Amino acid sequence: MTPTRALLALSITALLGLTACTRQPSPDDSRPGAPVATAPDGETADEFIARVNREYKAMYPELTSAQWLSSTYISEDSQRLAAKANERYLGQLNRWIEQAKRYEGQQMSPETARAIRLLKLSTAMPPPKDPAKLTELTEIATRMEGMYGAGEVCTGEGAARTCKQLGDLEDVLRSSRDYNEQLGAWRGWHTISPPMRQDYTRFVELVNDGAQNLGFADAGEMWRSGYDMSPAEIAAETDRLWGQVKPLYEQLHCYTRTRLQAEYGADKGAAAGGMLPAHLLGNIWQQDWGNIWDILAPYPNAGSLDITTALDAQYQQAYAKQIAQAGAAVATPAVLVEAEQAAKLANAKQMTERAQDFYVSLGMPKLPESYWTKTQFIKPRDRDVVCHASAWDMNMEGDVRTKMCIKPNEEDFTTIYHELGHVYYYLAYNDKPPIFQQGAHDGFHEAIGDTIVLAMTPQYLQSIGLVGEQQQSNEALINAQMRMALAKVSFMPFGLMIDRWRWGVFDGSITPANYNKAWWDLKAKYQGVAPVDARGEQFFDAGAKYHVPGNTPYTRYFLSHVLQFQFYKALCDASGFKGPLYECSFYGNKEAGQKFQAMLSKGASQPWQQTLKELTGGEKMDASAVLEYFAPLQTWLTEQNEGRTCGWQASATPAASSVPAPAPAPAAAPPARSKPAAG
Ligand code: X8Z
Ligand code: ZN
Repeated sequence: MTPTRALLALSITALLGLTACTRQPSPDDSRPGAPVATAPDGETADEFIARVNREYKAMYPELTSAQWLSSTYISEDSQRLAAKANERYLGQLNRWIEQAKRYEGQQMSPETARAIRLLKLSTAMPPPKDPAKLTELTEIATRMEGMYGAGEVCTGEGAARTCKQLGDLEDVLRSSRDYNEQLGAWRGWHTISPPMRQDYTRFVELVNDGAQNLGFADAGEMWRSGYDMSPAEIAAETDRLWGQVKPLYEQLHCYTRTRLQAEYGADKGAAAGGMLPAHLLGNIWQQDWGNIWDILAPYPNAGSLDITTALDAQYQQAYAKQIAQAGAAVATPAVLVEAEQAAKLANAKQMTERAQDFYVSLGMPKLPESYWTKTQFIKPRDRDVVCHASAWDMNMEGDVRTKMCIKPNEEDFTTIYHELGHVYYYLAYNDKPPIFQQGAHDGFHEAIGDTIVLAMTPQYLQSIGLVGEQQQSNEALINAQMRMALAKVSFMPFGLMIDRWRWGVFDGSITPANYNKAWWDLKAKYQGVAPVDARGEQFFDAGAKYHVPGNTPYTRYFLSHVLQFQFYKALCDASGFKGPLYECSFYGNKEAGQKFQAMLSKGASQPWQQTLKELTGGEKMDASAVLEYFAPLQTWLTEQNEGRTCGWQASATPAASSVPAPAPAPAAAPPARSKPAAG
């Protein structure tokens, strides 16, 4: 996620803090950049935006610090401070937006008009005007994120009690091929979210209130307003783009079902209606199927692209080194635990240096020293943290960080490249006015690192010693394409369905009484995925996906999965590459790097269509580069699926059990107290 500035989109939940004390800012507040309570008389629109930019930048570090602490040290105290900082920021945002009304209908420069528009859209959590409601909203938001971060599944009693956190359950889906063990892990993680249901229901009411104050029909319409086109147009664009990719996804789905049935048997390998069983795809949310490579590999003997084994070997080496350094004291459990933690950290840094090296090879700068000292690379042992990966710009002037719980596996390795994409975007636009320090649109921000991931070809992986000598054969090509498709193509319908659900929740077409049914109906419709047994309204399965309690809009990831192929193609062209698209890596190419950097440095200072045109020559998002890239795989899949009945029956999702949704809390009830997540 990306604490994208103005967007503050992230669950970084648009926070900005003022000072630690609670005094109201006043016009004679002498702190540089302190917000003024009332706008000076006669202030022009240009002066107004210049002031907002100053005030925004001045209050930003306190907001990000509070949020950083609450994400890297989940406790009642850190959550209280994060909620308060958020509340102060959102209150200030409301005041700025109120002040901006003076300029409605007036002549002003296009740049200022754009800044005012962006200011109104600068949070994914539109704040209610009523101070009590604002307090309630920020408390709920912080609490839900804390509940997700501290989520764990415990079994047994007394001394036999053991607890598993998300990372442990993900390990089960990654490694176990035992049907019931995977089902247990999948179900286990989904027990963390029913307690969020009531909070989420209220959260929706509160952000809708905020969105309506800003003139939007609901929060979903506000989210859809950030694309330099109308909300209806961007919704139609996502349909159009999905229509381009859907035939490819359907082939991949069909092939995957056949392989799952070969592995688990005809009955267990498919769910109702020919859908894929939600717990068998190697990922809790079925958004990336790369972990079941062992089941899906087209040609297991055509050379290995298994980088997880290589990364694990690298970790083992780091561990052996730590043990050797510990010398004679080795035997005590405490020393072994320390050695393990030190080896994890050393290995995580090594993986991150590798990712940095790609960006540096394009001519981008090395990350600042403070990045290496302030980043959270691995999961600490002594406290709960939000492990979901994110990239942070703490102060708009170089204090950039990432927050992850890195493990030595392929998924985390590519996620580091993804996160550094955000970081390099931050650094590239840091000299723009703060309101323009965002992605051209949020899908651009998500696509930067992933564009680099597309350039991580088998040859690149070989050059950095993560895979061995590569065969030049059609089998090897299909393997490489499949590896990429399991990360990219399988993601696309997931990327779409999350906000189809939230748009419906925000506009009221999905009610709390139908939250779970609507969730699984959309999973069925877009992904062709189903749970193996009924998931009635006693569950809240949407809440088990980080971005729902974290309130991070998700359409950005769908758009990113289209855009990254357009960016990749443009950078391949810039590098002078002439072969088939899927063979291109622009590693080390300074021309490609310059073009990329030019785009990044624009931030949100102009409509994204213009920024896209400068990079690719075209002004539209378009999935034809996705199809061009995967052309060999699509042909191969079609051959493999010949004679099979493909597709699925979305209406076959197991009927919800008769347990109704929990009764909604009375509207006026105070928010439930935050359960201390730690400490
Ligand atoms: O949330 C993320 C990134 C941070 S912006 C790790 N992603 C989405 C997810 O994990 O659900 C990247 C791909 C999709
Ligand atoms: Zn991201």
